[in-house]
Amino acid sequence: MLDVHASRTASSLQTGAAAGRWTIGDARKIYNLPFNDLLFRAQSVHRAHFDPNAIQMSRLLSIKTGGCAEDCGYCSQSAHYPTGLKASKLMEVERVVAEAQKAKDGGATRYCMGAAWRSPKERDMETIVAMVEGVKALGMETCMTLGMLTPTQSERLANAGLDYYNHNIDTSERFYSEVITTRTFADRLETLANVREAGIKVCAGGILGMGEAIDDRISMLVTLANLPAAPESVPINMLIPIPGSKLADQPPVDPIDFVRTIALARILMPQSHVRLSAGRTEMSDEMQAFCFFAGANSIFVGEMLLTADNPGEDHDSALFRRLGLKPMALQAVQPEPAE
Ligand code: SAM
Ligand code: DTB
Ligand code: SF4
Repeated sequence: MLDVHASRTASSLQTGAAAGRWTIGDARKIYNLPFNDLLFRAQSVHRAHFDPNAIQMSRLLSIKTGGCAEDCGYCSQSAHYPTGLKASKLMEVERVVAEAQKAKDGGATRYCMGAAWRSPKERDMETIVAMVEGVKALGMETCMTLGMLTPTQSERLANAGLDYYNHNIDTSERFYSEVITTRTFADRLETLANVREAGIKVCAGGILGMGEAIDDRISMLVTLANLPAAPESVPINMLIPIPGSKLADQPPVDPIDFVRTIALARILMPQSHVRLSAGRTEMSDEMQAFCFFAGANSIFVGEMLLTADNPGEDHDSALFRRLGLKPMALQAVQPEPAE
C-alpha cells in the first residue's frame, strides 16, 4: 500500500512528480487511496499553493449560440442533434462589453466568451479582437473558447490581450471518439500547443459522466498534467444531460468519484486553478464543499453557463457564507508559471 506520508518528500508532494511527469500507475494509486488520505493530501497540496478559502469567480457568455458543425455528444449547440436550441448570430461588441460590466459588478474577475464554432472564421476575427479589447479595458481578465485555432489566430488573440483560452480535451484519448467524431484528440492538443506558443494562458479540462471509465478520467488528468506546461486553469465539468443530445440518458456521476477526480487534479497540477465547472445545479452544497476541500478553487458564477442553468448569485453567496469562502481578488488570481 502507498504510504501517503512517507512515499514522497514534502517538496515533491507540493510540486508533483519529481520530473513533472506522471504515470497512469502513479495517478491510479493516488486516486484509489482511502478517501480521507486522498483528501488530506489534496488539501495539503492546495494549502501549499493557494489560500484555501479563496475562490476565483468567472462568468460565461455565449457570444454565438447553436448551429455548430461539430457532433460533440454532450452539447446542446451541435447541429447534429435535435436539442431544440435556437441558434443566433455573433453578438455585437457593445452588448458583450455591457454584459461583462454587469458580471464585474457582480464580483466576477474573469469574463469567458464562448462561441459554437468548429473554429473561428477569418471574417469574425476583427469582432472577436474588439471584444477582447473592450472587456480588458474594464479591468477584467479575458477568456475565450471558440474551437480550434491556428497559430496565426492564436497570435492575433494574444496581441489583442487575451489572457486565457479554454479548449477542453474532454476525456481520455481512448474514449474521445465515443463522444466526438468530427475532430480528433490530436486536433485538440494541437490547438492547445498553438495557444501556449502564442503566450496565452491555457484553460483545459473535461467532463465526467459521459459513460467513460474511471481510468479514462485518470488518463485525461495525466494527459493535462504531462503537457509541456500544465494548464493554468482546469475545468472539471459534470455532464449536464441535454435532451435530444447523444448523451441525454447517461446515469449521474457518483459524487465520491467526482470528488476523487477533483482531488487527483489538484495533486497532479498543484499550481493550477481547478474549476468546479458545469453541473453545480445538480450538486448538493455538501458535495461542493467536498470539492472545495479537495482543491477546487474556481467556479462559474451567474444564473447561466452558455446555454444551461447555473446556481446563481443568491445560492452561491449563501454557500460562500456557510463555508466561510471568499472571492479571490484579481491580483491573487495570476498563478505562478505552471510546471
Ligand atoms: N465550441 C467550443 C469548443 O467546443 O471548444 C467552445 C464551447 S464548448 C460549449 C466548451 C466546453 O463546454 C466543452 O468542451 C465541454 O467540455 C463543456 N460542455 C459543453 N456542453 C456541456 C454539457 N452539457 N455538460 C457539461 N459540460 C459541457
Ligand atoms: C468549460 O469547461 N465549461 C464551460 C466553459 N468551459 C466554456 C462551459 C459549460 C457549458 C455547459 C453547458 C451549456 O451551458 O450549454
Ligand atoms: Fe460545437 Fe463546442 Fe458544442 Fe462541440 S462543444 S458542438 S464544438 S459548441
